Amino acid sequence: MPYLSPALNVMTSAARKAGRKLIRDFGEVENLQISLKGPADFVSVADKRTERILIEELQRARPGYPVLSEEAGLVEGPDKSHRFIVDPLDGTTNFLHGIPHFAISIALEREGQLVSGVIYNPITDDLFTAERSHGAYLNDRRLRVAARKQLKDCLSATGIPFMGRGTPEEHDRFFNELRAVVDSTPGIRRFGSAALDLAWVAAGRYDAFWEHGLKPWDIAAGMLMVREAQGVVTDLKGGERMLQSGDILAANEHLHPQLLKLLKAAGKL
Ligand code: 2AM
Ligand code: CA
Repeated sequence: MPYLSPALNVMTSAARKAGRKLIRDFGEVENLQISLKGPADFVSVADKRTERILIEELQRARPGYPVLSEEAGLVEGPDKSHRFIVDPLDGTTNFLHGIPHFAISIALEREGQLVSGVIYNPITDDLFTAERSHGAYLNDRRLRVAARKQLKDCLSATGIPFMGRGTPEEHDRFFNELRAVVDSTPGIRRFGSAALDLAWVAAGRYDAFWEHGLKPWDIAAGMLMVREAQGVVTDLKGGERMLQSGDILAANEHLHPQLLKLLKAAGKL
């Protein structure tokens, strides 16, 4: 069974409650696909409503903790030693297109350190949890990153930059990295939710994940998840500035150095 600290318990309940709402809204999105206007406005309302439920639930149980959230920004609170980091809907583009691959992501920081994380896909009912020093779980199953050691066996996930994220130079850098990984490994996936990508690395489904320009709410819970599953997480220089730079590479201890070298060399081309 997963180790549920009191805070993780609060985060899990909040994710489940907000998840029930998301499931209903997702059903509506599927209906709206065929309308001329499309579901875009509806999704942005659904996103904000989910965020409101999460912030209300978290602040009811932990009044005073500040919450950093994708839509609301920083909701201040007097407790300066804690902070929740929330993504109410990671994988919005999937949700908008009726693709059932998205998640709620909640992390808790204490004294600037990630201590608890939840990533919840309400459609599959996959609940990923992690507590610092107590491991990572998918529902009741303890997680460990995959054991594959060689690039020739490595299935990676990534995020492809899109209109509005990244300069033309940054797009070129990504395509150089993609080329290097394509030439050295058997497969790459782009599923569109960074939070689930990291959870899936923790679960040993993907061997690695890298992406540039992400936000703290996309990756905070997933970083802890991978580390608690014995994986390695750094930025793309090999440093610790993931939350500041938004650049991230997660993999097991064998593949991480090999991929870092490959990506660094390709990124400089
Ligand atoms: P979001 O769904 O919360 O916006 C995938 O590359 C990551 O980038 C996702 O975690 C996604 O988080 C974020 N992202 C932001 N805008 C995006 C877009 N237009 N297309 C795909 N992903 C986007
Ligand atoms: Ca996100």
